Amino acid sequence: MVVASPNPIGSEKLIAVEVPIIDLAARGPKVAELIVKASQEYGFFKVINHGVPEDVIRKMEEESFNFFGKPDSEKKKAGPAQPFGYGCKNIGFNGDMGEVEYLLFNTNPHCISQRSETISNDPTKFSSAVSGYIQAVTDLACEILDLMAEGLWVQNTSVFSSLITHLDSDSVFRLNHYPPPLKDRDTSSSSSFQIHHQGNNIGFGEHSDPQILTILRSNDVGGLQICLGDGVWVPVPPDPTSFCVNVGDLLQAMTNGRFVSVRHRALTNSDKPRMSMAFFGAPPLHALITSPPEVVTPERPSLYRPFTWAEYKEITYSLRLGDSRLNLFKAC
Ligand code: GA4
Repeated sequence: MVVASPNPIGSEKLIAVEVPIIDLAARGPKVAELIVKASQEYGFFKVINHGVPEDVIRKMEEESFNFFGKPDSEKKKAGPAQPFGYGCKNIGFNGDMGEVEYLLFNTNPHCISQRSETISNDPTKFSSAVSGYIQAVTDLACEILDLMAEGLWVQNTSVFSSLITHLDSDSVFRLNHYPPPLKDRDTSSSSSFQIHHQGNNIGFGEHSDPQILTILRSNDVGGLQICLGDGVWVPVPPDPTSFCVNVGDLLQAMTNGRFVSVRHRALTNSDKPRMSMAFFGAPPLHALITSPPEVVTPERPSLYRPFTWAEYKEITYSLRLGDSRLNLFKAC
């Protein structure tokens, strides 16, 4: 069912579409088919009965709230996020801004334990919560990627997942905190977030994720929206018990354009803080991004030229958040 929603930004159209929900308890060919369908139509779906233990999520969320609840001066000690660590409002290196503060990590265990020193008073507890969470969501991402390969009739079902389980995988983990805009009466506060109007602001602007697959979990506060193209946005209702799955640019390339890398954004909530945790599954820097033979046919020749993740990443970071990058890698 499609229902028009009351609060679009400017001339945009905001519509309520029920995003696909995949029940992983029923793993099998039917689920693989549903995942492929959702990845082709939206590049986005929710998973329930995902098998990630509740306490793994709870520990990560607790650590996250502890950190973002610290005074600004303390948080800044874990920054700047260039490229990893604490960042506030600045996104990337080319002037993008949002009403968000965040922690960015490379998923390499050494990077996590080193960063934890400036993030928490109990670095061992913090890094163990992060490592436990990353392990669990990496397993979930692999399971989904294997089902995707199966649903596409690709013989080597670990063709996508083996890239993110590689020892040199360049995966990233991100904790985002979107504080509600401060009301006029709060402007004496020492917080970095002193916005004088009320309502929704852009927390993290429109973009697609450059990696293979994103596994995102947020608290019970809405704000995530996905784009169906032509200025049509779909708000994703919050559900802390499920995970949102986004197809990234590399998976669009590796499926030869069968799957779409979803454009999405996050708005702040007018009165409650939103917290999200995102795992971005990526290959090693030197990995060559190509399509398995099953998705390249005479009727559907290669859409993109082979490229490495290092090449793609370099271009991504030289552009703005909302820029499209994959069309720069089209086959001639
Ligand atoms: C979007 C997905 C991930 O959050 C991220 C982001 C990265 C960053 O925040 O440093 C980027 C953005 C993301 C895409 C374009 C570039 C790079 C900010 C930016 C302007 C960590 C990632 O890998 O790409």
